[in-house]
Amino acid sequence: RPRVLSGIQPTAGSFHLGNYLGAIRQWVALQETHDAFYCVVDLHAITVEQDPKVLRQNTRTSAAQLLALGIDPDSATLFVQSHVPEHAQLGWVLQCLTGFGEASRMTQFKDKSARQEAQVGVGLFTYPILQAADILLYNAHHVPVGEDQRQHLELTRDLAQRFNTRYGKTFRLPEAYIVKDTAKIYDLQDPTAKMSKSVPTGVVELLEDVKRSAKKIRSAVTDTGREITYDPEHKPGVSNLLVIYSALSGRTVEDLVADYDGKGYGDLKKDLGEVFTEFVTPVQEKVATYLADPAELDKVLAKGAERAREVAGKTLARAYDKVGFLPSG
Ligand code: AQP
Repeated sequence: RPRVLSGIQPTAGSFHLGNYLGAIRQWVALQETHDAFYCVVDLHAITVEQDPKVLRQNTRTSAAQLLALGIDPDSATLFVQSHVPEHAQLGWVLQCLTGFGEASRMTQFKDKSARQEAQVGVGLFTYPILQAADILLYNAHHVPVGEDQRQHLELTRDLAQRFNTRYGKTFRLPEAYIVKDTAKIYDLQDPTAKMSKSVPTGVVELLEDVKRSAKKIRSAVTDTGREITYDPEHKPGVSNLLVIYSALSGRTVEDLVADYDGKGYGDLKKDLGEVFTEFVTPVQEKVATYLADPAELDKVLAKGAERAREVAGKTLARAYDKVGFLPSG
């Protein structure tokens, strides 16, 4: 079976709709057809300051959400990044292959560092290289991500290619797996910006009170005019709501547009609030159940880490040998 790898940061207590529709929904589907590795990337999380207690809690909450959203630990390997030290080890090797200018071109770093008030750490700068290590360790064929990660995937491919050219074929060049329709979910208050946990205005969180989400959806910025049509360029607000509605309900955008012919934005928003509530309520219940038994959750993650290390250990050993490191015995 072809292999996939993807990761998500435990930087917030709750995932948001963009994370779910852009990435995790694909993770759930791909575990049926692929040898899937999914990780909660806590090493990435500390690229910005974290309270240790909160980080620990958020890492468990992230794992609980993945399970509640449908990741099956018997089909997919679910683990925490810091449990597999090979990620940091290969990350270092790849850092030594990356040009300073090349890393400086990453637009996400530019955005994130510009937004940050605290001092910007070197880790934030090199995080795409660690991400390359995450992917290459598992020789993943595909990496399911949202559109915002495309540039990092290109860097990963460049680094794999460079390593292979310099030291001999070691890594597979991975492909981004981006589902066009939901590749970028937009902020409900600013439908030209991506929904993002760093700018928490129009963000729908999976674990917040559903009444709050419904209210956010009701007060989403829509466009002038009254007609409900799909037109991302001229009607980004309504189009974003239609994309979300379609993904959550399994109905096509065309079908929804036809159905709302003659109705107003208010009807669409009210119904979407209900669709979201129906989707998220059982997810919230399951998360609470998983979190009620952290020892069991930790056991699932330990088993995942063991499986991940079997693969990652072999790849790292091969890479270390190619680089010219002495065998450790
Ligand atoms: N708005 C989005 N639309 C579609 N996909 C999205 N993803 C994130 N936002 C959207 C995808 O979610 C996955 C996990 O993302 P992450 O853990 O790397 O978090 P992130 O990209 O840091 O998420 P945020 O909310 O965007 O945080 P900040 O503001 O810190 O950058 C990825 O596959 C991502 O593409």
